[in-house]
Amino acid sequence: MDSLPLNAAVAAALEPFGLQPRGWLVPDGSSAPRLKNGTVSEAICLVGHGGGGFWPVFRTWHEMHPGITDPLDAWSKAIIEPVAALLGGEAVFPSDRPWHPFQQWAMAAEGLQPSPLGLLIHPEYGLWHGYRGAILFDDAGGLAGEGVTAKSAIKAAVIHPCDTCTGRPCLSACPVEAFSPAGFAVSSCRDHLKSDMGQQGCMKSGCLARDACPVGRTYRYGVEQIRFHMAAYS
Ligand code: B12
Ligand code: SF4
Ligand code: SF4
Repeated sequence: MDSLPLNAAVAAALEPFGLQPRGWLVPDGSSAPRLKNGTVSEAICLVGHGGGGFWPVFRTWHEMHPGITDPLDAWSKAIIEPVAALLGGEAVFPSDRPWHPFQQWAMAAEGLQPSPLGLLIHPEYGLWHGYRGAILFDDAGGLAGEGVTAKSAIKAAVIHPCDTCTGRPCLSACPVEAFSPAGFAVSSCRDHLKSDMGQQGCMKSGCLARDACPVGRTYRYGVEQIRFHMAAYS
């Protein structure tokens, strides 16, 4: 890879699909993921979205590809794999098993920290953001001038909104108190979602705890997208 303005190239290729490069990291050798040919990747570009700007693009694609299992994962692959190939990289996805540590990558690449809900919180997007894939590159040379110059480069922590949040309303909004210092009680949440109250509540409006957060409200997903994610999760 020569000294391409790589971030700009990734951004331009993703922009028509409502996706964006979310950040870069240069993993240390021991934990770096390998490309299919066995080479250790030297640079990772996280691909995702702040807000639901990609949703209309995805919905149009979905209408043209009915009946697909896990359509958002399939769409992500259909979009990001060709972009990765075009730029000399290789795409991996949050849904691929064994799971790649997307949240750890995001903490390193974007300086984000987890909210009490487990989701990483972004100072601008709040809890309304996600990762659709990552592009692995076998050579970090192209990152010269992109602000990532050392193998151990970690982006400085950005403002963590939870540190100054008065009352932490996210923690009192869940009807089954699924969040505690011990972690997220997945089964309590899922059981509630199956109940009448859950069907009329969180399944329609989205996770009440996520919705209680005052940060990044303008990036809140639309109702159709929220219900899609809830259906996929439950
Ligand atoms: C398994 C999983 C779940 C499980 C969690 C099981 C558990 N208790 O750990 C379930 C199915 C419950 C889940 C739910 C959700 N998830 Co989820 N999930 C994942 C997945 C596929 C793997 C996590 C993992 O184990 N990674 C492997 C380890 C090695 O990587 P890691 O980075 O170190 O993992 C961290 C997470 O596991 C985190 N963690 C631990 N417990 C929990 C609990 C929750 C709720 C979350 C979000 C994270 C989390 O701590 C780890 C250490 O940093 C990731 C994608 C990925 N590949 O990481 C998405 C991911 C973490 N999920 C995500 C999301 C958005 C959700 C939902 C909000 C989906 C929705 N409804 O829209 C819900 C949250 C629940 C709710 N009430 O709405 C996003 C988080 C984005 C962000 N802003 O941080 C991810 C990154 C997927 C993505 N495409 O962006 N998820
Ligand atoms: S409500 Fe407050 S503590 Fe909860 S996620 Fe939002 S900023 Fe963080
Ligand atoms: S979806 Fe509903 S039950 Fe599940 S964690 Fe969110 S608020 Fe609680």
